[in-house]
Amino acid sequence: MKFVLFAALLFSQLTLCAQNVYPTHWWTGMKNNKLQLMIHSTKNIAVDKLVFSSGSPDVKVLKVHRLANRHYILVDLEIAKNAKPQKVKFSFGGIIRNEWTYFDYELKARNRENGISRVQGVSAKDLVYLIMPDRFSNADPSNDFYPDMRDHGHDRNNPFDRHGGDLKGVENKLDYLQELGATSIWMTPVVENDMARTMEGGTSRATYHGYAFTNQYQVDKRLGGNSAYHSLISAAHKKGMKIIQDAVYNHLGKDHFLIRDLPDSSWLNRWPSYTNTSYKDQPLVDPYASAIDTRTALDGWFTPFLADINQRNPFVSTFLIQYAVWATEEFGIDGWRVDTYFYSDPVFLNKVNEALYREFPKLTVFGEAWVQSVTNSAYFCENNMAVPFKHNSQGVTDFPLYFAMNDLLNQPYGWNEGANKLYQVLAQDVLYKNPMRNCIFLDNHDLDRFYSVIGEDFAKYKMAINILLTQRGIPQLYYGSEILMKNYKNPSDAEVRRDFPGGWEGDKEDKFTAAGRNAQENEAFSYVKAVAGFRKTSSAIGSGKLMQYLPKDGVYTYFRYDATQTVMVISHTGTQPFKPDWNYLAERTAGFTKLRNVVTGEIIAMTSLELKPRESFVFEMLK
Ligand SMILES: [Ca+2]
Ligand SMILES: [Ca+2]
Repeated sequence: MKFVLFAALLFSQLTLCAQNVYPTHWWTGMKNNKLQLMIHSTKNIAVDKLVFSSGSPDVKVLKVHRLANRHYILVDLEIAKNAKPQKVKFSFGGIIRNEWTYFDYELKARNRENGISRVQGVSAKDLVYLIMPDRFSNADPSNDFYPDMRDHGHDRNNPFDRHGGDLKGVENKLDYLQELGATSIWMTPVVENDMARTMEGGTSRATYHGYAFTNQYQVDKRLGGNSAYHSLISAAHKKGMKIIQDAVYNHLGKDHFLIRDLPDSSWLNRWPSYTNTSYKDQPLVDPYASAIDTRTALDGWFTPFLADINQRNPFVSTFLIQYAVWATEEFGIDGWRVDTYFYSDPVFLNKVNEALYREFPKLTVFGEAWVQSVTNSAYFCENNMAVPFKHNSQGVTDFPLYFAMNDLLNQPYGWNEGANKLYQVLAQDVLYKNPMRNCIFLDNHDLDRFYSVIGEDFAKYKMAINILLTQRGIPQLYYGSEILMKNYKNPSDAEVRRDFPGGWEGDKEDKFTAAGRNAQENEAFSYVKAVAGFRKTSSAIGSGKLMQYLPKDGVYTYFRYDATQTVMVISHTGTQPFKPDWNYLAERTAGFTKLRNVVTGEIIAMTSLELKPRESFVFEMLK
């Protein structure tokens, strides 16, 4: 056979472009030494007796799978445990027609810095800054559009067009983010979205948000491509900052190569006629749910232009899992935020997380679980509940806490309302295995900006920042919150995704600089910076315990504490001046006499503390 192959190679007509092989490359020394290559060709691949050979003794071909669509083959490989980095020459063809194709496949040396300067994981010690890269800063106008991509739109005056922001723009602002106190960056997806424009809500729109993948192995050229992503991550890591990538497993953009040239019909979740997901998480947890409600939630499509993929198909599952492992190893990212978490097949989700944890023990994974109750939120991550299916995501984006923080800020105080809502939601943390791993937030790219929601009330702004940056979990601040960016999702979510002023050359205002911000914006920036700066060095907040007291007269008090530090956070949502009852708080305050305001540095006697309505403070307790 080898001789036949060799002879054939002399006359071989074809070579295969590397971009048609997925994953595009791999590594030696992975804990899982199995790999399934996908080869995608524009023509049928050897329809007669197919032979696939490896030119390396270190790489064994276990099995070749042919799919209904003959443009694809999938090849199961086993890489020897002691394999050296190398370029493996693979060849395949049909022995009857004697047509052979060969290609080089690179096995690189695995990065050995796992968990030290890359793939470090993100924790409650971090402050995550959420960026939509198209809307943050445009460092390279030459990449704003490409004539060879399906959508050429690039108009900053159109809220649904691409605006030209890019990864170099983010990299250029790392010092700004570090000054603010951010230690970690989560960007909405950076993966290629080579999508034709969609008609959403009756308007022609670009997928500038990034959630419609067309090729996982390519960072969008308009963001700067893979090289800009490498550069940003390397620069961030050098500054001790971390990167969280946004994963989308539930769906693919309708212009993804796998959708345009479907491997076979079982790769999609199909319905007799178009069926949208119900967007309801309840049936997935509900012991009384009907099968049709469960299936509609899981297998219904998120939108007509986002194809819901069948992760129960093992080839689909492997394609997605290998991509997740590839991106983590390739870029050295520190965590994954997983979009539309509960819409994906739960068995698949656990498999992809297991594969990631196995290769990258320090990696962080939290899923987007946009749910209404703590029970359902806890269901979609590691939990203490006796339920028939146990998810293994470390945490979730904590929506019940988001709703409750908003209730504290906006509802009049009542038996079950306002501050009591936040108390009650946290009192249910017994359901989570580790609530410190939840990502907590006041808003994000899918929500009304919180400064608008609190009525642009600056006292409430301080209260909101105090709670966000000291509560349990991994806090996430949405870009622009520090300069009081506002808006509701009306008429569309593009209103909460406006450009950061100063991110574009020629912008009238540059709010990345103190000189470009007005007095109140500077006060907001300084406030976030002060609390974030304190939390960076605070062991009580980063890894300590939480004790909360039942709200009283609209005043909500909690403590973060460990053996060396006690931090008191007190917020007044009531109507009358309030003096804390220090005897009542004695469990956490006995032995202390003074309070240091972490923002102003001012030290006062505990007994002199009196709060006016809408005041909120973070104090370090002093003896
Ligand atoms: Ca650009
Ligand atoms: Ca789905």
